[in-house]
Amino acid sequence: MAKKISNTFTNKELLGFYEKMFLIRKFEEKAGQLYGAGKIGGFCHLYIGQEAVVTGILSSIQSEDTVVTSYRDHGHILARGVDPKYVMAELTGRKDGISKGKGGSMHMFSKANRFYGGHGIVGAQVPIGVGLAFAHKYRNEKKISRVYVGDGAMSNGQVFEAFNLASLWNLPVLFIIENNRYGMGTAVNRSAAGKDLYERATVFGIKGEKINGMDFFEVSQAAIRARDHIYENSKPYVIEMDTYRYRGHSMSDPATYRTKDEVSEMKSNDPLLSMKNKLLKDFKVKQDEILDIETNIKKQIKEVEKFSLESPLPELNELFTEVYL
Ligand SMILES: Cc1ncc(C[n+]2csc(CCOP(=O)(O)OP(=O)(O)O)c2C)c(N)n1
Ligand SMILES: [Mg+2]
Repeated sequence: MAKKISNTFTNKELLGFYEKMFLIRKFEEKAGQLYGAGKIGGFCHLYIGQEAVVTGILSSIQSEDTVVTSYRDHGHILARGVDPKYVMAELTGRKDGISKGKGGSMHMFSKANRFYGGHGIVGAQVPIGVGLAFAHKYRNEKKISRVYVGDGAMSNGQVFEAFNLASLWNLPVLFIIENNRYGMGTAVNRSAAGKDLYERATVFGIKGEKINGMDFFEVSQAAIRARDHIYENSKPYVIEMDTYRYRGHSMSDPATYRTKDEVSEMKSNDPLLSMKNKLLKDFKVKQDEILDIETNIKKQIKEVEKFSLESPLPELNELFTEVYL
């Protein structure tokens, strides 16, 4: 049975998760602005709309657990607790960036925070995440590897090879399918046969489910169910998140392949708004407490912007470090 979320978290903890969602949203809006102003170069994939997924999963994570995802990674590294100023400085290509300004939007990384990227090759993070799970098991660690994968990547062959090994070797891994309904401009029903994407993992004997990924509470409950299943059975688990990205695939995508009505219908289920409403109504949180959080984050984002524009460019000799020559 699913644990009741109200019994699991205090109001203070729930406000902490709301704060994280709000931080990710405001960070991404600022990144979009800075990109438009020419301050960020290269690719930039925003996470706006999907915040309930990463925050709900976060509610089930221990600090030593490992996480790996694709190039849509800003929200993920923020969720792992990396200071947003180092993430923004990475976007602006500066010395203080979390990858020393050399990785950019797609290659965020923080071993200290157990965040293993940030991967530009579609699907490549899945075998990496299974490798992390193998390491946890081999070393007898009580850790879980969380592996995020997009709906587009779910047709990539190496993903199935990774599912096979994860199940065969009973590895402690949670696969999180972020089905935001599009892989670049292609709707999922135009690229993927069959019914639900998570069934592509269940055929390998991995237990799983599909849930509403726009709702923090639903995601959190499923994440806790998954964690308990992995701990109790020493077997992998898969959750498919029904979610949505509000912006185009990347900054150069005007997203003409979908209707305005579809976008506004999805926005009416906004994950931040629905969490805020539930906190006020069901948990009797005070409006002022939420306002305080929002005001502080807005202030923090201004400081983050300043830091990311004032940090120096990397030294020239950085061109030859951390690369295979
Ligand atoms: C192996 C490989 N093939 C193609 C691409 C080009 N590409 C970049 S993103 C993308 C779509 C992936 O969509 P999805 O997995 O749904 O992730 P989302 O962008 O929706 O988060 C493609 C095809 C790539 N980067 N790597
Ligand atoms: Mg997608």
